[in-house]
Amino acid sequence: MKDRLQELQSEALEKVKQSEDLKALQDVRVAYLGKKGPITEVLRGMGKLSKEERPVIGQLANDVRESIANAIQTKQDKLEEKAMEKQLEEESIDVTLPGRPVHVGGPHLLTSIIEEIEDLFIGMGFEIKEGPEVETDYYNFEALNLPKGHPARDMQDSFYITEELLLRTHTSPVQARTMKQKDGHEAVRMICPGKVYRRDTDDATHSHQFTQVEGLVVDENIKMSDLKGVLNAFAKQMFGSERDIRLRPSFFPFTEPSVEMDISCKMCGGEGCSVCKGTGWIEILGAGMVHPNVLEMAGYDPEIYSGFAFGMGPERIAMLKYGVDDIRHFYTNDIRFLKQYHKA
Ligand code: 2U9
Repeated sequence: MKDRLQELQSEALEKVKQSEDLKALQDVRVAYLGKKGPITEVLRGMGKLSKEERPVIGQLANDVRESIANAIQTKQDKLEEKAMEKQLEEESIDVTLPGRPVHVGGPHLLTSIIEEIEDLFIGMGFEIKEGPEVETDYYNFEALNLPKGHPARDMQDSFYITEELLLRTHTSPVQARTMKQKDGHEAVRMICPGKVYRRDTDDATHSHQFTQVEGLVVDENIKMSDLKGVLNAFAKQMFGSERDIRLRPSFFPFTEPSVEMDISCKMCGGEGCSVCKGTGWIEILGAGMVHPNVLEMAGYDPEIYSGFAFGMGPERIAMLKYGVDDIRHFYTNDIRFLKQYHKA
């Protein structure tokens, strides 16, 4: 039995040495140290030994078991370390390698411009209002002094859905709805940004869908100078305190008198250049005092209440501010275009 134990020991230690991986090593452990292993077998035969031999064989058996267990543990540590080094090697990151660019998105140029405009007017005490893009003929036209058959309607070629429903051609209906919701006495101080639709052939300066930011102030004793003051403050904050504004007479069915606001040309400082077509001025928006018919239809007594309104196209402002030469760039979502204006 002594020889058997030593034979098992050398045999097991050899198997441990030959074990290439943890699996093989585990098999050796089970094969030699397991319950059904040969050493256990030998120990079961202890009964046949003399009582002198038993402690000797017993001790030897334990020594053999321990030496095999230690050899297995040592080999396991070595194999695990080797596996770790291999993993580290495989997973080692060459920190000199350029990182994979993480393309972070950002607000669309139009969104930034509209938010910039909103912040300016919020700063002047305006509230932001939104409304339905599918609008009724009443709120899109009639409430804005454009009765059925009015020629000015053709200026805004429309996508009609039914006799009475269309895709709104401007955000003015939201102002009309807001006035209507108020009881004809409450003051109004709001802007309304949003998408509008006109049955237009898309080209460099026209798109069938574009955006607008319109504004409205209605209260007692609102005057043209209030309009000019607000527009001046807006222009200087949006385009620079060194810019001048000028108001030119114009016409809109929903405002009387009506004006268009120009700002002095940044490129030539007003001397005249290709950007301002030699005028020194760049047209930015339209505005005017709210037409009494519009006030009346919304329940405001024009004898007591007056108001001003304005409307601008964020695309136009973005094109001026960033030198964009084609309005379609805002909608074709070409990443090469979009990422140029991506504020990190
Ligand atoms: C109500 C009363 C009056 C809104 C106004 C303009 C002038 C204007 C243009 C800007 C760029 C249209 O997209 S655009 O070409 N709009 O010039 N808009 S006054 O007047 C209103 C609106 C609502 C109840």
